[in-house]
Amino acid sequence: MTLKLYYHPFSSCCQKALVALYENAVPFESHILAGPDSPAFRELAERWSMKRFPVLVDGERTVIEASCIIEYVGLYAPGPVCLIPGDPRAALEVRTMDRFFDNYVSTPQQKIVADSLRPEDARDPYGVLEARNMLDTAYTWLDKVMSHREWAAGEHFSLADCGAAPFLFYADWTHPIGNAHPNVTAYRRRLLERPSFARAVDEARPYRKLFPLGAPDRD
Ligand SMILES: N[C@@H](CCC(=O)N[C@@H](CS)C(=O)NCC(=O)O)C(=O)O
Repeated sequence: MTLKLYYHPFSSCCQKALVALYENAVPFESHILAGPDSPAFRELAERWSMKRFPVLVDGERTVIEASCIIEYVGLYAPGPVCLIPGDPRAALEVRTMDRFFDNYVSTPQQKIVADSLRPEDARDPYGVLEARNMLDTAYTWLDKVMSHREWAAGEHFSLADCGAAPFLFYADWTHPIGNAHPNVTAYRRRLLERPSFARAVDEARPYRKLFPLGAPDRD
C-alpha cells in the first residue's frame, strides 16, 4: 500500500503522526502543505472539509486525527515498535495519557499561539490566562506522574509519547515548564533524544521563523 501523508513539518499534530511513522520506518509519500494555494492543500481540502492536518490517505480511505492515524498505521502497517499495547488495560492507560496531552497540553498551547495571531481588538486575554493556568495545572499533574515513569504510560514508548513529544516541545516555548517541574523537563529531554522525534525536530528547523511568539534559540 502507498500511504500519503498531508502535513506540515512545523505542526505539532503532524509531528505526532510523523514520530509514529518514523518509529517503525513506515514508508509514505510526503505531501507538504506549502500554503493554502498549494496543490497538496487543495487535495487535503477535498478530502477533509475541516482542512486540519495531518491527514493520511490510503487508496480511497481518508484517515483524520493524529491519534487515529497512529492507530490505523499500527493496524495496517505494523512494525516492531508497538505503539498501542495489545492488552486492553495497558492500552487504556496509553489512550488516557494521549487524551491528556491533546486536551490539557496541546489545546491550551494552541489557544495562546492562536490568540497572538488575532487582530489586536479581537484578542481574548481572559481565555489566554485560562490557557496558561491550564498548562500550569497540567505540568504539576504530569510532574507527579513522571516521577516514576520513563515514558508517558510506563516502561514502553507509545502513542502517548508520540503526542507528548511535540506538544511539550512547543508548550515549553509558549509557557515555560520551569524549574518547578523537573520530571516534566527530564521527560521532555528524553523525548528530544528519541531518534524519531529528533528527526521531526530537525526537519522542522527551517520553519522556526514561523513560530508566532518568536522561537527561542534552543530546542
Ligand atoms: N485533533 C486534530 C487537530 C488537527 C489540527 O488542529 N491541526 C492543526 C495543526 S497542529 C491545523 O490543522 N491547523 C491549521 C488551522 O487551524 O487552520 C489532530 O490531532 O489531528
